[in-house]
Amino acid sequence: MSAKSILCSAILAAGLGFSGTALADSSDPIKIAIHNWSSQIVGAHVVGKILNQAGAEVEYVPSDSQVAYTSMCEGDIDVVHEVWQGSFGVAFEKVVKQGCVIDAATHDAKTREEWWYPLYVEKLCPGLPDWKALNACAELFAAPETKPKGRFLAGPVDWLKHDAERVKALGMNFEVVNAGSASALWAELASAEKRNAPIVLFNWTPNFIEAVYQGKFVEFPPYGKGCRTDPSWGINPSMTYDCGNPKGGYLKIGVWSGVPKKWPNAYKVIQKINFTNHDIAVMAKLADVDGMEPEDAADKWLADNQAKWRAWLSDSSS
Ligand code: TMO
Repeated sequence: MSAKSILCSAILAAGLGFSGTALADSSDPIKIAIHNWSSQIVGAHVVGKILNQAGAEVEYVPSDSQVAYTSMCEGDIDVVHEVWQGSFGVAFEKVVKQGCVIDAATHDAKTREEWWYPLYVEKLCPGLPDWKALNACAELFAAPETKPKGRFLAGPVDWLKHDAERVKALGMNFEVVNAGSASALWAELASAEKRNAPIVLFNWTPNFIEAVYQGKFVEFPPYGKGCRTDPSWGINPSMTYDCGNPKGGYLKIGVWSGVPKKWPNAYKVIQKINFTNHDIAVMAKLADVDGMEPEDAADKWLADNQAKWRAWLSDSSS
């Protein structure tokens, strides 16, 4: 830590202790989860650096993005700052209900995670983005290992999208193939686009993709509350997952239930952290398009957004 940032932290810590009755934060590091997609990795460092400015020590803990929620209950992770409703809503809401995780904040960002195709695919498969049209063209997307079924290139397994269940519930002629990493998804997309080859793959928004490629999400039967839990819900009366993922899904911050007592001042800051769609897309772009290392990308975002995050550090609106 530089002398300047120590001074800064001291001033901020003094400012946060302003009320006189405020309790001091524990000097233990706050453990921030690191997952396997770029906006999250950059953002974790942004959150960590903001908490450093508030006088906290932090530690970055690489974590499977599903296991993270039980890890919070077991005291191994304190903060998950990108809780996507589509991928993690079920795991997150379960531990919130159990009482070991707090739904600490909701970002302004609205999210969508769904099957997606580059725009030129519409010429090859008329009727898109409707899922029935996609299904009618399934063989167009076949790979040697899925033929005659189409291949849906899904994300890494820990994003747990229940795509195989959906394929079954909707009676689709597709096979789900999981990519090993986010960068494997983007490499396949780049290669397909060069050849104008048919491809349908997992994508999400906000992401850097929208700044680089034109494309659309597939429109499945709309998501509804009972879709994932109640077989009788939806167009298939005996199966769950007969719907798409939520549109306009939430992006939340979850913390271990002990955080407010252990780090009361840092917790106040965490509750104010609020990323927009643009913020998340920029964090992804700094890493995926500009090729910056996560820490450097975080420094760049912080330098470009001072007014925004400095307001989160002030005690005025708590
Ligand atoms: C959780 N993710 C943003 C990769 O869909």
